[in-house]
Amino acid sequence: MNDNQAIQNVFQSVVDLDIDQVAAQVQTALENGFPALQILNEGLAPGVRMVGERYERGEYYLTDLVLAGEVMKAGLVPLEPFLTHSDVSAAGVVVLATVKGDIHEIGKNLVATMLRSAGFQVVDLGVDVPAQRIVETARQKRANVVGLSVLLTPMINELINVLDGLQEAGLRPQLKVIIGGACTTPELANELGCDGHGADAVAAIRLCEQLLAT
Ligand code: B1M
Repeated sequence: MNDNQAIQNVFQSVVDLDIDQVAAQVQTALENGFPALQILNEGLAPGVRMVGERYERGEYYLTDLVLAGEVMKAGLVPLEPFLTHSDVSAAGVVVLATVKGDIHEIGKNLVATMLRSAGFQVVDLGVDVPAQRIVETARQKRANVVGLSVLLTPMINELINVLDGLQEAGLRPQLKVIIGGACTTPELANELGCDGHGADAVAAIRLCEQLLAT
């Protein structure tokens, strides 16, 4: 097999929405010695992004987008045991949610898995979570970090609702807020007064470690 052929096959099985093949292609890539993160970052993730682009261009339908989510989940199954992070130093409590109005869960779930493997206690509230529930949970669980995932541009306002809620509850000074997801940027995090932005799951873990070390 060519150097990158196994990864290319993973990418292609996502783009082709081949739910029967994707796990087997991931398994083959693992057996060929590719690290789990490389299979994720160079195979699965670009594949699902490509599906998003095709949907945007009208080449794929909404049903294809739904299937892409399932293909991605199927591809992650053989990877998950390997998605670990060895440095278990700065553990704390992270309350994680996809904001209200947004049901995208795959990226958030990945961040949760990797945070747990890095020794953090993760309270994952799921998707479409109202600001008030996030604030209340952060208070109850004495969160060190609130992590918010958002992929839909119209839902960016929900980040502001959570930040305002934390401020009103008097919690903002004692915890960090980080954001991530396809429609977020470091500039947005800065503009909203968040403590950081994670471009991917590994960056999110590094960020939490750095923020809690300071
Ligand atoms: Co949706 N969707 N979707 N979708 N979907 C996007 C986001 C979109 C960019 C596709 C497109 O048009 N190109 C577009 C948003 C446009 C925008 O507003 N900017 C879009 C749209 C429009 C929609 C609907 C409105 C479509 C419709 O109904 N007409 C609808 C909205 C539903 C809703 O939420 N209310 C919708 C629905 C869906 C499905 C349900 C069908 C499905 C989700 C299935 C599921 O999650 N169970 C879906 C999918 C699969 C996608 C794409 C194709 C892939 C998302 C994904 O899983 N990526 C997506 C295209 C894209 O993102 N370019 C798209 C893989 C995942 C590993 O990456 O989530 O980015 P990601 O997470 C990364 C990083 O971002 C980061 O780490 C992760 C791992 O590396 N990260 C964090 C994420 N959260 C983090 C939090 C952190 C730190 C890092 O700290 C807290």
